[in-house]
Amino acid sequence: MVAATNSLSKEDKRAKFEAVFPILVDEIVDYLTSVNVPQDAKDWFKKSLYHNTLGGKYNRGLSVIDTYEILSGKALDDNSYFRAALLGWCIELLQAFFLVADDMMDESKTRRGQPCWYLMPNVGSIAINDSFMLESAIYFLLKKHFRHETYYVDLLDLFHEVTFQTTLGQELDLLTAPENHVDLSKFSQDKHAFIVIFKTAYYSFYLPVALAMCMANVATPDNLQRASDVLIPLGKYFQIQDDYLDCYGDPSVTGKVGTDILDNKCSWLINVALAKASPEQRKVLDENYGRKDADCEKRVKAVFEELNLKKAYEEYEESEVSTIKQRISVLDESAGLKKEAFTTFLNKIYKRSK
Ligand code: DMA
Ligand code: MG
Ligand code: MG
Ligand code: MG
Repeated sequence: MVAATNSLSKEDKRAKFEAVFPILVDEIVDYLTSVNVPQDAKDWFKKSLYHNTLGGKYNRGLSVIDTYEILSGKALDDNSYFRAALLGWCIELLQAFFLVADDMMDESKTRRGQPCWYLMPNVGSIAINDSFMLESAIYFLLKKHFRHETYYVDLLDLFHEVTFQTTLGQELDLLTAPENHVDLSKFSQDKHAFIVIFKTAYYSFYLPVALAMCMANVATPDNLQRASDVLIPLGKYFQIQDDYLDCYGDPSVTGKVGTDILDNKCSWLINVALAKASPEQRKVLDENYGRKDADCEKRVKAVFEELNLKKAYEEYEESEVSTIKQRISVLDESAGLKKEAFTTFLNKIYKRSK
């Protein structure tokens, strides 16, 4: 009798998942050896894989395993665990690929408590190619382990589709935040909703559950739609937490220093501030938002404080979470979905501080 992965402590789950990663890196390196890739290139890729893929929360990767186990209705044997974990690592690699590029575009300095990859010694713009290579690792692993499955093409489709959606979200995120032209009238809640759903919700929330559904053989179009109806709002809530933590999070906990105000980002906080600001406060925001200057950033934060955005966020969180719980409670389980999979995912992020 195998113990259910879901019965392990949070730390043990994480350690068990992390133990799979070196096996996957070795498979990639062995392949590179077989095609005569020089040692220095292999060492570089290995370093990038470890630096960029490890050290996060693994919410996305672990959710593939949790969801698959819940959908299967029984404890996973070692082989099933390994395959679910492998798909989980593929999402973590996708995330690594996006983050290496995101940190360059956002001019961030730290990630997971370390310097961003492009700021590491001798890396610089090589990071652009490294991000592509992290993406390539996904398709190498999928082919090696899932090529013979009937749902192989569905896995490929899912990864390709969410990559397109994420890059569209990133595109709008960047176009809405021009470096030398601040125009807060271009921001809106609708634009914000589009950005966060595309840049975050699809790959972080829909993808892990959809992959587990493929493995569990319940990924019908109806079930995928039902899952999406819960997971997209959940992903939107997650990115709004990220926007909040950009300003109010503790960098020693989040592992990153926020840049949204400096970068002129169309974040949740500025949109709420614009809706609440008096003409005087609006003037301060217009003159100080997106200026790449620490004093300007302080003035914006002072207006946020006056407008009590922390409280606005807490109210938003409570109301959004009760809407999501309501959606989960009416989910149709008759065709193989399980409410528990969604509740588990929600509980992982509720009131998070990192
Ligand atoms: C990140 O949005 C989205 C993707 C696709 C990486 P962000 O720039 O707010 O993320 P972070 O706060 O982690 O830099
Ligand atoms: Mg960023
Ligand atoms: Mg960004
Ligand atoms: Mg952010």
